[in-house]
Amino acid sequence: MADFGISSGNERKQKEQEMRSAGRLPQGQSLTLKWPVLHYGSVPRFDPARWDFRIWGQVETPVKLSWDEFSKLPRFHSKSDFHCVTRWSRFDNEWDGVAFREVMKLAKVKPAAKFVLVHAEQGYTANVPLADLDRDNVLFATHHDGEPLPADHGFPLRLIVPHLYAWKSVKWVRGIEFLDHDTAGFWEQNGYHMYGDPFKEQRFDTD
Ligand SMILES: Nc1nc2c(c(=O)[nH]1)N[C@H]1C(S)=C(S)[C@@H](COP(=O)(O)O)O[C@H]1N2
Ligand SMILES: [Mo]
Repeated sequence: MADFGISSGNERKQKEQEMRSAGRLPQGQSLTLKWPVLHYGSVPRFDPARWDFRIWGQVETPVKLSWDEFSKLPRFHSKSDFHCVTRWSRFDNEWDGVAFREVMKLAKVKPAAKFVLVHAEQGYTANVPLADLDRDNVLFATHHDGEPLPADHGFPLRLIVPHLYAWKSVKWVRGIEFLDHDTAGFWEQNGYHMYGDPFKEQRFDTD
C-alpha cells in the first residue's frame, strides 16, 4: 500500500540527492518542497497610495517611483534557487518582476558606487556589493511560480539575489541606496556575514 507521507519523503530525498550531485545544494543545506516563511518582525500592510520606491546615494539622478510608475517598468522572468542560512534550500523558483538592471538604469549610478544598502519596510536593510546585484538573474519580484507574492513572502515587491543567502533577498523592499563603501545591514549588524555565499557557508562574520 502506498503511504503518501513516505512517498513524498522519498521524492524529497531523491530530489535532494539529485541537486547535491548537480552541485546545486550547498553543504549543510537540505531541500524543501514547501516554501517556509522567515523574517524578523511583522508582515507590513501594503497601501498603494502611499508606497514608493526610492533610489539615492551615489547616483546622478535620485529617483522616487509610485506603485503605478513601478508597475509600468518592463517585465522580467528568471528561474533560480533559494538558500536560507537556517539550512533549507528551495529549487527552481520561477520569479517575475523587474530586472535589477532595469531599475538601476533609472538613476544613472555614479562610478564611485560599489555597494548597495537595500531598504525595506520597518527599517530592515541588507548590504550587497553592486557587482552582485548587477547580474542577469537578480530582480525585484512581484510574482512567484506564476502567482502574486503572498503578503508574508514580500508582497508587493521583494528583491531576489539567488547566489547569496536569502537574508539578502529583501522582502517588502522600498528602496536602494548606492554607496562607495560597504556598511552592515540588519543581520550583518547582528553577527551575520557581510557577503553570505551559501557555497562557502559564510553564515557568520567569523566564517
Ligand atoms: N524585509 C525583510 N526581508 C527579509 C527578511 C526579513 O526579516 N525582513 N528575512 C530574510 C530571510 S532570513 C529569508 S530566509 C528570506 C525568506 O523568504 P521567504 O519568507 O519568502 O521564504 O527573506 C529574507 N528577507
Ligand atoms: Mo534566512
